[in-house]
Amino acid sequence: KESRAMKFQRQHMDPGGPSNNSNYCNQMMRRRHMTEGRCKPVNTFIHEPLVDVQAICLQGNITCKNGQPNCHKSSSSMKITDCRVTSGSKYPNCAYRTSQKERHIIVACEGNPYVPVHFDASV
Ligand code: 5FA
Repeated sequence: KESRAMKFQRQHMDPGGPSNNSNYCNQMMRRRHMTEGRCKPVNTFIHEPLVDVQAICLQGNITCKNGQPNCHKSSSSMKITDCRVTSGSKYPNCAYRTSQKERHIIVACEGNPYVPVHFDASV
């Protein structure tokens, strides 16, 4: 079974990206299996090395949106792409708006090793 750490990498890691193209989210949301059963409404891809994202778990501890204490904010800003489903999108034809940003990101970490398992926000 896919671990939560592997699920985080599938849903959120794209260190080689972004391909500078407005179809990025349409392609990547499908390729990473987030358009099966439903169109996942919002998702962020991170374009930084995995080790740099894993290191966020060692950085400043903050409260997550759900009230749990296991969130961490990156000390540097990171290259990300936000994907948001369009209002006219109808499953199984999932259509997304692609927006590239540079933001500090907040991830939730769990386990031993203590690694990212959830993308909470960008600020
Ligand atoms: N989740 C939320 N806060 C968490 C925390 N502090 N520590 C660990 N996990 C935390 O997110 C709900 C999901 O986020 C639940 O699985 C919860 O365990 C976890 P959502 O944004 O309400 O739903 P979603 O559809 O965006 O995300 P899912 O794909 O269902 O959840 P994932 O956590 O696998 O992916 P995510 O990284 O996009 O949240």
